[in-house]
Amino acid sequence: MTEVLAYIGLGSNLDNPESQLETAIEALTGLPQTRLQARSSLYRSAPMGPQDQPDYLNAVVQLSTGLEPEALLDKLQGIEQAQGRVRAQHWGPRTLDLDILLYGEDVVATERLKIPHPGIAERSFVLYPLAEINGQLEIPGLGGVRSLMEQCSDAGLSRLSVTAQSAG
Ligand code: A4P
Ligand code: MG
Repeated sequence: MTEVLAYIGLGSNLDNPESQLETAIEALTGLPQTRLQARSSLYRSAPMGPQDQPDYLNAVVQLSTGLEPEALLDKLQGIEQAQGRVRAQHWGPRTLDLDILLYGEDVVATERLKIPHPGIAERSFVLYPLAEINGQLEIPGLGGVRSLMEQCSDAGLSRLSVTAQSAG
């Protein structure tokens, strides 16, 4: 089986975001044909988009997976559903959002799936945890994660004292 390195962005700002993210990381660990290789710390930030919602907690994990991108998205949406995700408002509050940030070096642009995930370059709550896991990462079409980080404001982003773990 060929495995691909995929990076998943996790976000939550409802119903105890810290435990939502920890529960989701557990669920990702249990996906078929998939191994969790590294996880970032948790990061807190003000909401991007509508401001009348709570602050977000975000994190990133690195998976090695034999699932194809669409199959992986199906599994992520299943985990979102299991954790009570209701799709109400675009960029509105949510118990859990799971985004495929990167899937190997693939570039995907279908109706259902865009990889790299749009907006990576402007989102400190994605770039900082990504770089914490892999500072050498190249984002297809955009460049190195560290140089993107340097061009992106980290105003309002804070790292919680949970330690990142790498598979080593
Ligand atoms: N989709 C396309 N590409 C992908 C991908 N790479 N990964 C499609 C996952 N899904 C992808 O997503 C809508 C559709 O996007 C999916 O059905 C899938 O087919 P959604 O999660 O239902 O809708 P959404 O989350 O409201 O929209 P979107 O565009 O995913 O929002 P974002 O970009 O995820 O932003 N502020 C802070 N501080 N932290 C956050 O995490 N997140 C958002 C949501 C807003 N503000 C935030 C944060
Ligand atoms: Mg999403």
